[in-house]
Amino acid sequence: MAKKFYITTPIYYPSASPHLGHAYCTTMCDVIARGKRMRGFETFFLTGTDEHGEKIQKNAAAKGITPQQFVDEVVVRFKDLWKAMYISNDDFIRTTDKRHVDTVQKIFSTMLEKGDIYLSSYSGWYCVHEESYWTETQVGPEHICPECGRPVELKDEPAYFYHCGQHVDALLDYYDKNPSFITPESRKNEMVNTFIKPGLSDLCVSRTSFDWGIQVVEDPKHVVYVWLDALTNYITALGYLQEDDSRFQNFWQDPECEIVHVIGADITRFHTIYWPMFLESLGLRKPNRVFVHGLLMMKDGKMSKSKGNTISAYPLIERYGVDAVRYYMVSEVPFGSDGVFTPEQFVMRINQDLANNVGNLLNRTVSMIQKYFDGTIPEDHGDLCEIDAELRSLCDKTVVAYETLNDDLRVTEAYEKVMDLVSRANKYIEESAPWALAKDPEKKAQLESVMCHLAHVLYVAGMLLKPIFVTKSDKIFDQLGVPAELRCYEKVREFGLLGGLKVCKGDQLFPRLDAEAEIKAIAEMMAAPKEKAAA
Ligand code: ME8
Repeated sequence: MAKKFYITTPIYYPSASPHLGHAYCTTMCDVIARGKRMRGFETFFLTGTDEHGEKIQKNAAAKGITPQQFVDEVVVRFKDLWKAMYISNDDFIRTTDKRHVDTVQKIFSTMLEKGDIYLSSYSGWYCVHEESYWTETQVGPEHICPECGRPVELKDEPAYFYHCGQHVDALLDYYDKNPSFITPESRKNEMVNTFIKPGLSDLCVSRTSFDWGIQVVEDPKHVVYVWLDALTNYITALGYLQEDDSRFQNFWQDPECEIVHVIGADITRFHTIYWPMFLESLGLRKPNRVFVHGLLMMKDGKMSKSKGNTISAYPLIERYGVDAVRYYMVSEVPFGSDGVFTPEQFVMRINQDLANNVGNLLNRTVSMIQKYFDGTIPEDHGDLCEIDAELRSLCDKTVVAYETLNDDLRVTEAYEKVMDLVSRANKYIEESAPWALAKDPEKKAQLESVMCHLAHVLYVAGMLLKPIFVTKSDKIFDQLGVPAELRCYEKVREFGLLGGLKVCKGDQLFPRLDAEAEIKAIAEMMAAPKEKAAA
C-alpha cells in the first residue's frame, strides 16, 4: 500500500495581496508535495485563506464594501498567483466556506460541553494588527505591540476561554516522545522556556467587539476568536465531522499517514502549543511535524506593505520563467533559515546554477551525441574506467541522499545534491575529453560510454528536479528523446535506459542573463510599489 503524506501551508490572511514571502512558503510546500507524489506517496496538499477577524472587517469598511466582498476579491489574487507558480494544491480551504463554518461551530460546542471552554471576561492590551492580546510586560511602558511595533489598546470584554492547564502534561509528553515534532529544535526550547514553563495562560477563543467571524451557536453575540477558527482548517478541509469525511479518515485518521504543517516562526506558538491541545480535546491524533521555515526578507528587513519593500512574483515569472523563480526560492533560502532577496543573488543563481551548470551540461551532451553518433544515444557498456564508475555510483548515491534529505525536510540540501551531480558531470566532460577520444577510432567504445553516462546524469537530474522544474524537466527529456513511459520516477535507478534514443536539440534551457541589465530590471520591479505608494 502506498505511504501517505499530508502537508499544509498556513492559511494566509487575505487582508492584502500576496507577496514573495507567501509565495516562498507555498512553493516550498509544493516542491515537497510534488516530490512525494512523484515517489508514489498518496499525497494531500492543502493551502487556503484565513478570512475572519477585526482587521479584515476594518479594511472592508475602509473600502466601503462588505467583509465578504473584500475577501472574495483578495482570495482571487492568491488563487491566481498559485496558478502562475504551478502550485499543485489538492484543495483550497477558505474559513468562510460553509463546510468550515459548520464544523467550527460543532467543534466549539464539543469543547464547551467537555468543559475545555468556559465563559469569563478578558481585559488586556490588544493589538488590532496582530489580533493578539499582550501582557503588561510584553507591551512595556510605551504600550507597543512586541510583534509589529504598533500601539496597543486596553480592552475589556466578556469572552470564552480555552482551558489549557489540563493538557500541558500531555503536550510535554508528546514533545518528549516525538523529538522531531518541532523543527528546528531551537523552536521547541523557545516554546517550553518562554511560554510553557512560566505557566500557560488560557487562550481567549471568542470576541464580542466585532462580528466578522463564526458565530458561537450557544451565545450568538460572540464570534469564535481567530485561532480556534484558523487552526481547525487543517481538519475541516479534510471533511472532519462532515457528511463525506473520507479524506479525513484516509489521511488524518490513518496513523501511518505523515502529517506536516509548514509555517513561519511568527505562528509557532499557536501551532505547537494550542493546536495539539485542541486535538487532544477532540480525541484526535497530533501532526507528526511542525516545520518552522525562515523568512524571505528584503535588504531593509521583513517584507511589508507599509514599508513598500515587497516584490511580486509576477514580473519575475514573466521575465525569467516559473522554473527559475521556484529554483531560486529552494536554493537561495536554506529551508529553515532566513534569506534575503537581492537582484544580484537572483541573477547569480540563474546564471551559475541554471545556465552554466544544468543548461550547459544538456547543451554540450546533446551537441556531442549529434556530432559523434548522429544523434543516437549509445548503449551502456558498463564502466570502462574509474571516472565512469565514480559517476555511475554518484548517480545512485544522489538518489538515495535526495530521498533521505527530502523525507527529513532538508529540502535545500536535497536539491544541492542534484546540482553537485550535475557539476560533477560537467567536470567529467573535461576529464574524459570526448573531443580527443573522437579522434582515435580505437577509443570509440570509451566515447560511447562517456555519452551514455552523461545522458544518464541528465535523465536522473531531470527527474529529481521535476518538483522544482515544472516545465523544464520535460524540456530536458524532450531533448534527450525520452518517451513518456520512461518519464517516471521508478526508472530513475536503472542505468542505460536511454541507449538507442534519438536526441533532439532544442532551445537553450536557461539562456544566460546579462547580469548588469537584469539586476537593474529587478531593482526597478522592487522600486515599483514604493513609487506607487508615493504617488
Ligand atoms: O499568520 N517570508 O497569516 P499570514 C517567508 N492567518 N514567509 C512569509 C513571509 C516572508 N517574508 N511573510 C509571510 C497568518 N510568510 C495566519 C495563519 S494558520 C492556521 C493561520 C508566510 O498571512 C509564513 O509562512 O500573516 C507565515 O507564517 C505566513 O506567511 C503568515 O501568513
